[in-house]
Amino acid sequence: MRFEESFTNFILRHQERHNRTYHFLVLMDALISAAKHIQHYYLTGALKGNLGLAGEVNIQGEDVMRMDQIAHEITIHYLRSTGRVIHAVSEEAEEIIEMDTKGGRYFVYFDPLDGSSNVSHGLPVGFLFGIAKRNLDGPEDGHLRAGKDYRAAGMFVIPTGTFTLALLDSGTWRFHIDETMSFVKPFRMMLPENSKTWELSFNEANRCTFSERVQDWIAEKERKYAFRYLGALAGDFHRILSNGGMFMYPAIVNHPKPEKNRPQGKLRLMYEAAVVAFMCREAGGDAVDETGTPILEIQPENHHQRTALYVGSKLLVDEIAKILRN
Ligand code: FDP
Repeated sequence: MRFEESFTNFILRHQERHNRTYHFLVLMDALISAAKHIQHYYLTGALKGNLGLAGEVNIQGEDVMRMDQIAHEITIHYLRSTGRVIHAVSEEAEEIIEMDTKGGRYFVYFDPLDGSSNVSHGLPVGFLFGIAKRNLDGPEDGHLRAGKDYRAAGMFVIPTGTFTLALLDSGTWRFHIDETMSFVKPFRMMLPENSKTWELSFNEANRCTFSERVQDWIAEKERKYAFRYLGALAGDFHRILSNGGMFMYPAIVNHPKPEKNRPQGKLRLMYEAAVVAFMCREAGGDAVDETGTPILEIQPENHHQRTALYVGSKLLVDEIAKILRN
């Protein structure tokens, strides 16, 4: 029989190799438990009528909680129970969530259920997270960290059973769930250099609302690459990590209804864009915003800040960054 290396073993080896404590292992264990719990809920949700919108009543006559609220509560429960988290930032909570402000070591920024348009179909959604570490030696240095200060970032694609984790200066690794619901078989991801498999991923329906220069760039590329779009960042970025190319959610600046413009972008910086940018950098890629600024360099001013995003193979990101900077 063949047994694959487990995620726990992988992290344990990583911590030992770098002479680190086990605190990070405890935190990762909580995130894995949360993801499995959400995955279970999601898989059985359609059957139980739990994938509806808040305000609906399920077939048992109970009030349906929105799946993203459930995912949020599950994650908060597991994070709090570690005693290792100072503050958490969740897409589902307006305010910063205080946890163990004395003993906690980590800041965790997360979106427990990203890709909401897929939920009512039971199609793939994401659970994305970034982790920064408290300043243990000096005065507290706040929870608004730029992506370059993250120690790790990862995403679960639910309910496909895949998990990708990037560790600072140690690569981006993909795991798969096995028969025992353990994540196993670490595989190091590097964006392919050969452009044969590269893809472009963006919402085509928005195309004519992008800036002219972005539209021109797309027009120049469209015969060269396949287009793929699932509508859930984690799923779309998962493909880019494997196949190469670029995912983008550009600023909306030419909408026929100007009130629908989003010059600041749509995606959230701390728990979406910086998370995939971090994973992408560890896999040899890059990410920039609408001004061509590296996503990982952006210092957030508030925890729900939005940004435009171009993330993927370095060659394409460099190309678009040059255009955006001019
Ligand atoms: P959603 O709004 O459906 O939750 O986080 C936002 C996000 O999903 C991303 O996962 C996804 O890439 C994008 O927005 C989809 O937006 P559009 O429906 O505008 O394409």
